[in-house]
Amino acid sequence: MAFLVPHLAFFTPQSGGSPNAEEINSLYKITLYFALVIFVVVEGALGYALWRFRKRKGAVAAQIRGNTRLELGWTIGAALILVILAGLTFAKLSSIQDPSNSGPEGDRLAAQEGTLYATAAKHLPPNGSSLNINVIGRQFIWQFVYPGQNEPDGLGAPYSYEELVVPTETTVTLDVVSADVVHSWWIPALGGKVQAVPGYHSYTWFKIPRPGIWRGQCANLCGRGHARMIATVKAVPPAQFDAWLAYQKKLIAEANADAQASRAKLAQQVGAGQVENP
Ligand SMILES: [Cu+2]
Repeated sequence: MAFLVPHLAFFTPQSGGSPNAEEINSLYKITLYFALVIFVVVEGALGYALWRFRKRKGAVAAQIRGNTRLELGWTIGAALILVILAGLTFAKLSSIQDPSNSGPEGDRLAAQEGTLYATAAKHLPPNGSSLNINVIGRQFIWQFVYPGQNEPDGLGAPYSYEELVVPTETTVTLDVVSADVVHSWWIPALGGKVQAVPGYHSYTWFKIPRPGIWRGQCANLCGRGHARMIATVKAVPPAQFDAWLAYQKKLIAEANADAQASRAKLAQQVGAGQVENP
């Protein structure tokens, strides 16, 4: 069986981006190993019986009516396997659902930018601080709104489309909503799917240990542009994230200034409906 292990990656969930994805992957593998052993035993017994008791001249098939010991055996055995798998699943469930604390570098960002409230549905790390990002699904693009709503610069929260930039080592909690129809947020290597349902909030989290890019895509058929509704998560070191966020704010400030200049120009024009010559 050991030679099978390297090939199992093909059949098991993507992982490697976040601790919750690791836990989902290991839980999947445990169930897969049980299933593989049962598959080999059952198919082996079937194959053996087919070969050993194949049709031969003069052979008369034995007529067997029940075998209490065997039947009790496989009923209790199957029930036992179910109990073991259910027990393991519940034991691992909390590490999938509940975020862990940020690493030492990431903690500063989480504490400074994060939310400090929890609801029954929203799970926070034990120390209560995470970098909370709002994920808005809309036909047909993902929008990400970062913390910064209440900063004195008056610019509002910075945002991006399609690419979610996050700091490494930081526990990132996602608040997933939809602006129109049901979408599904899924970056396989970063954990399970969550649906974005209009009128509801869904929550998930991840903590990415090292810089890298993780890809995913809307996992719920949401209209004719569904196939183009891709998402990328780009993890960068915390200092680089700070710089990126500052740059987004600068771009927003510049766009605001441009808009203000255009409005001032329009206001100077006289007469209703009069426009500048191109
Ligand atoms: Cu969608």
